[in-house]
Amino acid sequence: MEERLRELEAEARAALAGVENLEALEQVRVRFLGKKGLLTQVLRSINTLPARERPRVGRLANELRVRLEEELADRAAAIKAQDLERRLREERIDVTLPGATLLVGRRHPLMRVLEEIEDIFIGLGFHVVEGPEVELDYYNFEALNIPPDHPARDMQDSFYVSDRVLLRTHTSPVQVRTMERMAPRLPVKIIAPGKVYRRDDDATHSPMFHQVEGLAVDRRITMADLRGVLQVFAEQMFGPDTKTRFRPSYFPFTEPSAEVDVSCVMCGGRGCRTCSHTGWLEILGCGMVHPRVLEMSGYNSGEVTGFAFGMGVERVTMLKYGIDDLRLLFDNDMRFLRQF
Ligand code: 2NM
Repeated sequence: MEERLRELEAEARAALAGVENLEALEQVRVRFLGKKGLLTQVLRSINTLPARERPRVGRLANELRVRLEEELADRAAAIKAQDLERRLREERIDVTLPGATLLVGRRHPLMRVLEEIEDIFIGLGFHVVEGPEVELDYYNFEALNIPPDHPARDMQDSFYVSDRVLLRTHTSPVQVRTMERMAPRLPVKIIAPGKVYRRDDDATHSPMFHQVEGLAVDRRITMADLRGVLQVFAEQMFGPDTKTRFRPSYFPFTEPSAEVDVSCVMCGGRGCRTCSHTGWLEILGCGMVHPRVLEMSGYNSGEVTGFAFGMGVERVTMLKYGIDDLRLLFDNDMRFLRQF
């Protein structure tokens, strides 16, 4: 056994002498000190020796194990030091090479425009209110005087979660919920920004888009208030020379109802491709809140009136920046987004 230990030591020293890297060193360690290593086997077989020889041979074997472990550690340190030496000597860092480009994100143009819209109406005394995107059909349709056979109520036109639950198709339900909560207190002056969902998907329609709707309810609110508020909005959003015009329209939740055009932001009203040579761009719908909507939300339509309006943030963004394809706003291509 003692002879075997001397052999092993000589073998290990010879193996260590040829080692030049950490991988080879690890192989030597495994060969002698691993679970099935040569020295490990000797240590395990000591209990087969006559009892009186065990202490001495055991001590010798253990001493050899410690020597080998120390030798392995020294070699590892030496190899690491050598590697570092070599890298310091040989490696040249070219500080003129271009670095790895960090892509830095930025605010999306839609969110910038949404914030601008909010700031303008906050300046006019409106509060910003948010509400659920998954909505009851009562708040999305019924409370807004939208008749049972209206096309928007069809599965083809809206995303239903169940019979009575759907993704809101406009942010009006937020206005209804706010009136319910507030009634009969006055005034109500709110805007409701957020995502809305419709079953539409082509060059000019996305199944998800952003809306801002506004609502003012008080005693003696008139269409003149509506015109004044929207004129200020148009001037602040598109520039001080912006003109507006109202055209008659129809919504179930307002009476009378109107579409609002602004003078073309591209040509100033002279006529160009953007405005189809009309000089005008349609930016929002509006009207006086239908008395039935006020009543259902808890207000006395004999005492109070209200105006409301709604606009698409994507459309306002495209007009403001002259973007001709809606899909650019949803592609998340930094080459496009960097331009704002
Ligand atoms: C529009 C056009 C006209 C509107 C109405 C209401 C509510 F809840 F007060 F009745 N909120 N928003 C409204 C009115 C929205 O979007 C084109």
